[in-house]
Formats: sequence, structure tokens, C-alpha cells
Amino acid sequence: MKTSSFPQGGPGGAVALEVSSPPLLALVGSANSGKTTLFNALTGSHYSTVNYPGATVEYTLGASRHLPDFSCRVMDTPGLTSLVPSSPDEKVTVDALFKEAFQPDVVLVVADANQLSRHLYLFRQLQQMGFPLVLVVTMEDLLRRKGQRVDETRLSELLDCPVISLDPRKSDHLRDLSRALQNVYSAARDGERPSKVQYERFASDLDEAHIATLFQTLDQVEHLALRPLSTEGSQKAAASGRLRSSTSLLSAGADGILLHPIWGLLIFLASMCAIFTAIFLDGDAADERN
Ligand SMILES: Nc1nc2c(ncn2[C@@H]2O[C@H](COP(=O)(O)OP(=O)(O)O)[C@@H](O)[C@H]2O)c(=O)[nH]1
Ligand SMILES: [Mg+2]
Repeated sequence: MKTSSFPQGGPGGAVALEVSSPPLLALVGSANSGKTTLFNALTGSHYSTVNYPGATVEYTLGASRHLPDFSCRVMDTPGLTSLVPSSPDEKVTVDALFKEAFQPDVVLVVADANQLSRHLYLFRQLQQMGFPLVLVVTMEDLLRRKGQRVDETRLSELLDCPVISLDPRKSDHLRDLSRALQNVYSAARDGERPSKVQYERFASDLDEAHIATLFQTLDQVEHLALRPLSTEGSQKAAASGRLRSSTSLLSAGADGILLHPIWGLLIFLASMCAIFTAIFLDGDAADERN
């Protein structure tokens, strides 16, 4: 519990109260990634719609009723693709993430499995800023129809963050989610939250080369974390898996190299080449066995 002046408003408005309140969990992610569906699953649809302080942009706030191990306030936010806002509404949401009385204790990033690398961009920016994070991957049912699945363990290793794949239209996996949130919250509760000054420095340091290299790295993360459903596919994935590093692809050490405009691109191309060679050699060996 902490004391905050976060709006506790009921329908119709924000009322600032100095009260002891449970931790705040913010759901963020691109539009149509499943945030509101997950919000409804977590809160049982008991919520109020309130305005961001000083703005007409709305967000929704409710109490978690279906997270058995983590009692919190849950905040649904408008769609966001990057910490560098592209509309006035996005700017209000981004600004709120850095307002002291408003800052979430844990950020739950919601990403669509079918657009993983694109949706991981916001995740990575939030991670670079130092927010305590849990990643929920939605829409895996649609990915499976295309013959692929999400390897949660692998994705979690690559991102160095808890990852839960779930369909928010069902109530499965909420206990796993709840435990992950509680662990992340406990580990981070006494830590510093990212400040507006840090954010401004981060935003001004972003340049096109850095962004392009980050997208290449995230494409590689997606490639390594999505697995084929078929047995034959699994053998090929296992072959390519032998080439993989066992540490986080986005860990501090790897980041400097992988995000370097020249070395990052060369490493990306070399690893793609090695993976495809392994797949073809494996295929040839299988042909010879048959
Ligand atoms: N097939 C499928 N549909 C989903 C899943 N999660 C959410 N949806 C649907 O995706 C649509 C967009 O979800 P919504 O929660 O409004 O997304 P938001 O814009 O991020 O708040 C809705 O029709 C949901 O029912 C999922 O895991 N699988
Ligand atoms: Mg929504």
C-alpha cells in the first residue's frame, strides 16, 4: 500500500484524494492488442472512466478482482505504439507515465503475437526507461491458425522479462499473471521510477539509425521466439536453436553491439545466414536418411 493523490473518481469525474491505495497497474500497448478485454477480465468490468489530470483524454480505472495473488488498481489506457507520441492524445498518456503522483507501480505491456516485433518496440522503450514490466502476449489462437506458436520461455529469456501468453477473452492463466505481477512489484517497489528528465534525455537521444537497428533486433527476437507447430518444423527450429545464445538478446552487454548501426546489422545478417544454412543442412540430412 502507498499514499497517493491518484484520482479515485467514480463515473463522471476525477476526485483527488490523499488516501492509502493499492499498487497501480497500467495496461499499455497498441490499439486492438487486447488491453480493454484484459482490463475487463481483471476487473470483472467494475470500473470508472476518468480524465487524465488537466486533459480531456480518458482512461479507465478499476480494482483487480481476478488476480488472486496481486491486489491492485488497474488502469486501461488509449492505444500507444511508442514513447515518442504521434498525436496529442498519445502525448497525454506518455506524459502521465512520468507524472509522479500518477506513475504505475507495474506496467503490463499487451502485445499481439501476430505483430510481435512491431509491438515489442514500445515494450523495449519502456524497458530502457526502467519501468517494472510484465509482457502479456495475446491473439496466439490466430497465430496458431497460421501454424506457429509463441515460445514464452524463450521470449522471456530474450527480453529478460516475465512473459505470459493468454487469451483475455478466457480466464485462463490469470494466476500465472498474478504471480508474475506480484514478483515484479515486490522486486521493484523500493526502486526509483523513471523521471520526466530521464525521459526527455531518452527521447532526444533517439535517432533514425538507432530505431532502425532496434527494429532489426526485434525482428530477430520474433524469429527466435515463434516456433512452428508441426513436428518437422520443431526439428528445424531445434537445429536453428543450437545456434542461439542462451542469454538475453537485449541484455546490457549485447545491446551495445546489437544496436550498433554497422555491427548490429552485420551480426543480424550473419545469424540469419547461419540459421538458414542449419535448416537446409538439416533438411538434406533428413532427405538422405529417407
Ligand atoms: N482471437 C482473439 N481475439 C482477441 C484476443 N484478445 C482480444 N481479442 C479481440 O480483439 C479485439 C480488440 O480488443 P480490445 O481489448 O478492444 O483491444 P484494445 O484496443 O487494445 O483495447 C476485440 O474484439 C477482442 O475481443 C485474443 O487473444 N484472441
Ligand atoms: Mg481499448
